[in-house]
Amino acid sequence: MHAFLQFSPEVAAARAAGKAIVALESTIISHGMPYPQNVQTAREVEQIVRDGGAVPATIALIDGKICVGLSDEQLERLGNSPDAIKVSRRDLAYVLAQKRLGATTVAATMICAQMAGIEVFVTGGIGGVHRGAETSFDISADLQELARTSVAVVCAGVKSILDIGLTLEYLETHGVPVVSVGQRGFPAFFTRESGFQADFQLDSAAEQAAFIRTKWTLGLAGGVVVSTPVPEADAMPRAEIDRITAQALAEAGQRGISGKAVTPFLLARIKELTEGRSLATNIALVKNNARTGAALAVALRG
Ligand code: PSU
Ligand code: MN
Repeated sequence: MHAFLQFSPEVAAARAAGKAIVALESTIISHGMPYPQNVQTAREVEQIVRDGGAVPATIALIDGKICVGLSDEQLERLGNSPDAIKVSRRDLAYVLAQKRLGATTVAATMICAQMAGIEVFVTGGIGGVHRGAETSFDISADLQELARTSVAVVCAGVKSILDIGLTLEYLETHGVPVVSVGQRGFPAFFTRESGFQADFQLDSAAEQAAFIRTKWTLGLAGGVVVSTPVPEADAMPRAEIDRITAQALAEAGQRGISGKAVTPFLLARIKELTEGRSLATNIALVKNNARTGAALAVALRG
């Protein structure tokens, strides 16, 4: 282990005791939700993980360290700093060496979780192949990370801002299994169905853990996508979210948004266009994912 890793007292104690730990990302806090709901949600999600029998480890880059588990003050700083940098694999060394404030994406959180020996990571939605990627080449680094880094990523599928079919094709090519929980369909973040199927349905944490353990025992490195749909009562109407997504995508095109700014722009615009209703759905699904992730982390320990 290298000197860049810094564990909070809670996470250090959990490691010493061999307890189940669940990693949580921080780009969702800095670039995915507005302040102060972001900080409040982050703390509530951590508590759900504890209630599920595991220990939460929210990961961010602060003062030249990979912080695994954040204090209230660190979380507040991350949630309320306009200069927090969105950090993917490419950006990790720069942000650490420059001692800047970094919020980790799915890709960067997977890297840090693996360094910290954490096998389960809970997020909202993963990045993917963007619509129009055949000309823009915009494919999230999250997908390459899933191909190479051995962490199970619990999510509510991918947003329809992406090309969900191409995202699943890309994952298949790179040998990343996509598991769904409680249904065969692959969920689309704000809605329970995307029209695409997951590869395997595994409803219980014990089955998910057995599958993941088997993969890694075989020496098949790389991640697993564990997708669980947003609870019925919190899902958004499909027609509304499709219309708003189309509008947000058109605006991103008109404004020439590119590179790492694309996803944050679309997330923020969808929130505006739904007058905040998408945020309530977003919060509900992350909490639901936290329950699934905690159970999985406990099962992987058993
Ligand atoms: N998708 C969501 N919510 C998010 C993100 C993606 O529904 O908050 C964030 C995650 O941190 C993800 C990142 O890793 O955006 C992907 O960004 P990009 O598309 O630039 O790779
Ligand atoms: Mn991109």
